[in-house]
Amino acid sequence: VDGEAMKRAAASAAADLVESGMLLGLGSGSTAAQFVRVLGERLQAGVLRGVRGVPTSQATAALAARIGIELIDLPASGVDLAIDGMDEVDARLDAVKGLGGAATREKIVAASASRFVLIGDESKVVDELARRTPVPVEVLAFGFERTRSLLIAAGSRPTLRGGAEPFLTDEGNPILDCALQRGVDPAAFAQALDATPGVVGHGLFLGLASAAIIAGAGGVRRL
Ligand code: A5P
Repeated sequence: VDGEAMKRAAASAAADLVESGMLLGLGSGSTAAQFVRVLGERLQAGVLRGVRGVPTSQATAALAARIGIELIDLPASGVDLAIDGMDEVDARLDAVKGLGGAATREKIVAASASRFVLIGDESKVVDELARRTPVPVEVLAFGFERTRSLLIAAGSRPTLRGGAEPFLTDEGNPILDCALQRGVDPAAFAQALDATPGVVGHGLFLGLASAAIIAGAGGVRRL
């Protein structure tokens, strides 16, 4: 079973949760893109009707529009169901996201959802969160050096994504990929990030997901 097939298997299982008339949060990245494709097929086939989506990135918006999924801005009432990939997930359904650079929008949509479901393959499941993957932190360019020093003081080693030619998010902000120093607790680091004024958003998604659909060589399982 190749990687794309596993992503599609997880995406198909997530599409089974969708009911006609729902407003969906559409995640970003290659696994979420599979979900958008499966959704498009089911709408085309008439299995689902009247489903609309809120895209979490320009890339997802472009894909969904091409496929013919109706897109709207996030309403005050949020979405019914948000489906998104992840870079890491643990047994408590806490996740690291944002290697694709869309974590801020993804979190706004996920936190608005009645249900937020993660999809991915077995390679994303970890025992300990944020050991392998640095935490993506979107920051304002204003006060950059000050913010960076606060992220170091909070227990991380930040690297500017893109280096000399910084990567910019859909919001036009740089990202600091923050490797946690040994012994630093992700929850404590998330709290520090939430209390740092120059931080726009970050990839620690703690206590947000209600399920994770994981595809492996042996089939699909739920966390
Ligand atoms: C995008 O900002 C991320 O949060 C993605 O959800 C994450 O990078 C997963 O992407 P893949 O599905 O491509 O691995």
